[in-house]
Amino acid sequence: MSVMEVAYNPQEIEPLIQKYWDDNKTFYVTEDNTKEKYYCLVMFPYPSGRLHMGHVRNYTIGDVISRYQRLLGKNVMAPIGWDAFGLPAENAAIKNNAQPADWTYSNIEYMKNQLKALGLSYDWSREVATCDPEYYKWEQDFFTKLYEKDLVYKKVSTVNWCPHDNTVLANEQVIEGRCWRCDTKVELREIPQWYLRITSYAKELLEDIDTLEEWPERVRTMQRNWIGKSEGLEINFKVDGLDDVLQVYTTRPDTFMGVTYVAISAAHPLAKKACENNAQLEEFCKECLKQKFAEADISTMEKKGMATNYFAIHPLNGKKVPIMVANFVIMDYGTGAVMAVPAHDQRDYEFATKYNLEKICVIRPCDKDTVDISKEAYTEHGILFNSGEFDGLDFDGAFNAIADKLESLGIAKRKTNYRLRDWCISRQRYWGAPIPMLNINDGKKLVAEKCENLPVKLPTDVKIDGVTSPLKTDESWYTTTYNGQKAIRETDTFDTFMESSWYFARYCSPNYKEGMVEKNAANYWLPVDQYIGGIEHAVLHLLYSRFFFKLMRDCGMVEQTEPFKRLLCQGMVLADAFYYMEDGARVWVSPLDVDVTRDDKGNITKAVSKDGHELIHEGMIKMSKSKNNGIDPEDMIKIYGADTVRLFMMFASPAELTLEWRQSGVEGSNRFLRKLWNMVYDLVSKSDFIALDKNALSAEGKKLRHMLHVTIDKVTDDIGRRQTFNTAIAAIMELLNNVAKFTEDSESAKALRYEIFNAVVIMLYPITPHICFKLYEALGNKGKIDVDAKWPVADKDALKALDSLIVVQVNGKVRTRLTVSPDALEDEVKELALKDENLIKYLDGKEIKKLIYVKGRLLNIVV
Ligand code: ANZ
Repeated sequence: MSVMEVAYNPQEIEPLIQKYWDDNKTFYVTEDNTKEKYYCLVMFPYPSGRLHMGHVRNYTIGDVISRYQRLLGKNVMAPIGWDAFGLPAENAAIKNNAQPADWTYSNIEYMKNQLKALGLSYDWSREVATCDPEYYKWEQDFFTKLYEKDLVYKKVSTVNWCPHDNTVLANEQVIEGRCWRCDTKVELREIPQWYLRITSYAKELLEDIDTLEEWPERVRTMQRNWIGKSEGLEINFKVDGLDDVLQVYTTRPDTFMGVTYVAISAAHPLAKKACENNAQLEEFCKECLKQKFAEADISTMEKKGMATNYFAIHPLNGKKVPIMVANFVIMDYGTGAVMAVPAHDQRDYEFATKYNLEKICVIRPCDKDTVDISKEAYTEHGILFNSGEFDGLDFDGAFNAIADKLESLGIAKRKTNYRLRDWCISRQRYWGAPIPMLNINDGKKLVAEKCENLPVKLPTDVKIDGVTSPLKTDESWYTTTYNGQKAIRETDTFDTFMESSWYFARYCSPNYKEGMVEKNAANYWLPVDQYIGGIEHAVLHLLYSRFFFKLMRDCGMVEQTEPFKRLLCQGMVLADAFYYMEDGARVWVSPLDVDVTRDDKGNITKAVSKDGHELIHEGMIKMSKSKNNGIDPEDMIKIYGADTVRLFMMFASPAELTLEWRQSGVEGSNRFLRKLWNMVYDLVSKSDFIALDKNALSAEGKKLRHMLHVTIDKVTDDIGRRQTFNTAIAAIMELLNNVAKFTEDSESAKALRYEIFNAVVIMLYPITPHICFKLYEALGNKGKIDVDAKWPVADKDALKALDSLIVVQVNGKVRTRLTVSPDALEDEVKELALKDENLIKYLDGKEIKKLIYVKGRLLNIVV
């Protein structure tokens, strides 16, 4: 008989098993060409100090997939590391009068133990921290290579500036005019900045989205929209009295016959020319150039303009239309000039109304003869009218007809533009990787730091005041030499999205000393087979990583084109939030300190805090510090054990949807594991392993075995293909309920139980690895479940349909039941029924009027 503790005690077994994994380096892997590889990646954490439930959910999903793939026999790499640069370290350092580096590394130590306590099966030999000079050295090296390839440039530009964090933000980091991190209203400033030419890859980044078949559709759509392809036409207008042509970019050539003026940016060369003898216009242009706005504000800002003395000549109708300087035309999109169609563009409409310019309607709805623009522009696509030879065409027809015509006249060209802008990667912060550039010749020339001098190390003993980065005040750090000349270092640091754009490639050869990645290792492991992370990274991180990967490919470091094959975006973790009012402010009470009363539907009807306050229930909302509704994973592991937490997380909702944290659900998960433990204990304490003789099973036994194998098929499909872990767990629970009801005590029944528990323990192992580790041994298996077990495969024979039970009715009343083989024919069933002794007395020699048969289920006899 196997040795097994009577009671399930996760607090005792979990640390021992974790130590076993650690000591034996169970999940460490190397390249092995004899095995199929599988790379399972989770988004690495920012070392903020403690894990939160969002991490736990992300990492549990990743661990379930990794362990499942190992059971399939694959060589699975599951690495982890730390996204260790960033602003919070600086803020914490100010608050605690500490060094950002010390704060970061001590957080890493703490959180590492938290990850281990969750039983996550990482290859810890691959751990990287992005603030390690051995890591960012290669990023700096890569940057200098990109500089040589002209994929990096420096430009004075208007940037989004967060006055709270004292830093520049990328467009993607500004959400509705506010800083994504601290919600402060963003200002605009002009400073020199470093850019990566992501726009050179816009086309490829867009087109390759089509190949990402295993990504969620919404993420693909978000990326497509972000890149924002726009197909249009560049058209040259002659300027009356000048030799110059004025080129405009339009996406609506169908509206061409409705052009009534041309609007240009104040920075346009023609605007400058027009200012020469026009002081008033010069004044206006100056004002426009001072006025800074975010692109997103164009539609709402006040439209202002002023006429130049120039006129453009409409190439098809010969009309002279005024050329206006307008504040809403931006110089660095398209050509900095717009053909204005006030009847069909709302900006042009407002502008024309204000300055009394003509509006000509040329597009009407399909079902009307004309169009009403008395209140606003008609901006939909429609049918052309007032357009001479183009009348009656629809949008596509008109686009092509007008484009062809203007192209044949040699005055237009089809042109694709992208809304994507180059990526500003410099930050004025301290805690980041220094940008490895130098100013020489008194700041007149820029050069990249030489390879042999990398890494440009960040000083780690600094004084931080929260306003100016210590790099900018430390002369001994920023003065250096280049070929014997005096040189001044760049004092900006990289946007931390740089580090997170290639960490997954570094994991393949984390200690490689000659470059970013060792080629063979990278080409063995990449691409990532499964990436798991939050939807908040749908655009930024995932787009930058795809871009970096293509850059690495073009530098000959990797062979593939896309880094992440399959993507899963997990939903947020929510919890009840409660508050009471005190002095006009909300005081939030942790849900763990609340007693609730519920109605029979489970809705909360009353909530009182442990210290007696009557509370208002805000609802189930995202766990956050500010609402005091966060649940600390560490507390939960202490109370219930990691397996319970993991099981609850995977069971409570589908991985992509929000997960509602409910204590009652956690307790239910815990009870389930206890029950499982007890059932296995019950079996192994009564009987040693018995091999199954399928033919000896009773009918009930056959039924149960059928259910086991149907469950194996379902769980395999749910975990592998569908990734609906919750339904896989539900199927296993249902199976176990049936096992509990199965009371036979024969040898074959015991053998069947062994078969079932062995399969169940392996199928649950990815989700609750500790308890299954123990139960696998208790069931008498030799070896360890982590390396020796194989994912169960359904037995084809057991899957065959079981004998069906046919209900036989006479005039609608149930009179008997018949057992027939699943492929029995209608006539055979009828014959069998009419011979049945129980039935004969009900038929009582009466004439049979009708026989109705429902295959496999029912026979109704009408007499
Ligand atoms: C005429 C027209 C008629 C337009 C109409 C729109 C509607 P996307 O799709 O974003 O590429 N545009 C072009 N360059 C501009 C600039 N530098 N600053 C401000 N606006 C500019 O938008 C392209 C459209 O935005 C172009 O098509 C142009 O206005 C305007 F019924 O041309 B359209």
